[in-house]
Amino acid sequence: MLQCRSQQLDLTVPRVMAVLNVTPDSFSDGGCFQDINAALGRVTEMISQGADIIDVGGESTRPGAVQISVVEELQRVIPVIEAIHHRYPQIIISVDTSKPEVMQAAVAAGADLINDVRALTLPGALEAVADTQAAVCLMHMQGQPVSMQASPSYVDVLAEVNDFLTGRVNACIAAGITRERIVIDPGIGFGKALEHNLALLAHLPALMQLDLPLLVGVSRKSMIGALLNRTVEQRLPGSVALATASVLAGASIIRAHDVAETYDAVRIAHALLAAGYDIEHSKKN
Ligand code: 8Y4
Repeated sequence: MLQCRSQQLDLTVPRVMAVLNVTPDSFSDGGCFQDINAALGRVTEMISQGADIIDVGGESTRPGAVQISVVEELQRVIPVIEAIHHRYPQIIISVDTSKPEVMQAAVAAGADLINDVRALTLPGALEAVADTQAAVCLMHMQGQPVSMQASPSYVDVLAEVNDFLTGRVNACIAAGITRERIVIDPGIGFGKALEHNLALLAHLPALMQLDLPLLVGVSRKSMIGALLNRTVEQRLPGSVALATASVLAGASIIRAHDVAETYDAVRIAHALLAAGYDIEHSKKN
């Protein structure tokens, strides 16, 4: 069970976290009635397709993206979180942010999970989450979004991601955020070349030594483009394949744009696991 404020998320079944972008380059920049309604319509659709968590993001964390101000991010995400919480009080709302002010306001507006690609490293972030009963996803990233894909470099990517996440889990526990509230994430595509992403996904069980639920985000990412020479619009089959592989390797939550397709993949993988599928004993030839 993952403790998400008033909600409990049973992770004996793998779950889909649905992406809801509220950046100006998507359909909404928050605030106005039309934008809120468009966002709610999309949420209704994603819930009907099997989403268990709605991940609301106002700051683009794509490679090369620049940071925005606290005020701008609040104006984008808070009205949308309030509207989702009002319409669907049972759904788990996640907020994709690194800013303590946004974390605090989002939880007050109804958010249950803080999804921080910076793993609560900004000043005040640990305290902001500790003061709530919200869950947190701690993600690994090398560098900052503006420059992270310039020259990703690791001696041992598995060890470095593991050590980083171990350190952040310990920082959370020291700040009063208990293990029942923590999810970890290798951060596919965040300061990683294709070989690093492949190594992490091929060795996901190595990250499970922390004995915490694992979240994986592979949806539409550039590793699919690199492997298959596909544009963003052509990455659905690759995304579904990686979602399936991630669940078979032990992931508990899959973050995805294409909810219906990902939900089917997650359920198929879960059925295989329930039937005794054992990735560590798979033959290698
Ligand atoms: C096309 C569309 C190509 C989107 C790339 C992308 C993760 C995450 C992101 C993740 C967690 C993205 C906010 C990157 N990825 N949070 N966020 N884990 N926890 N890129 O892997 O979707 S944004």
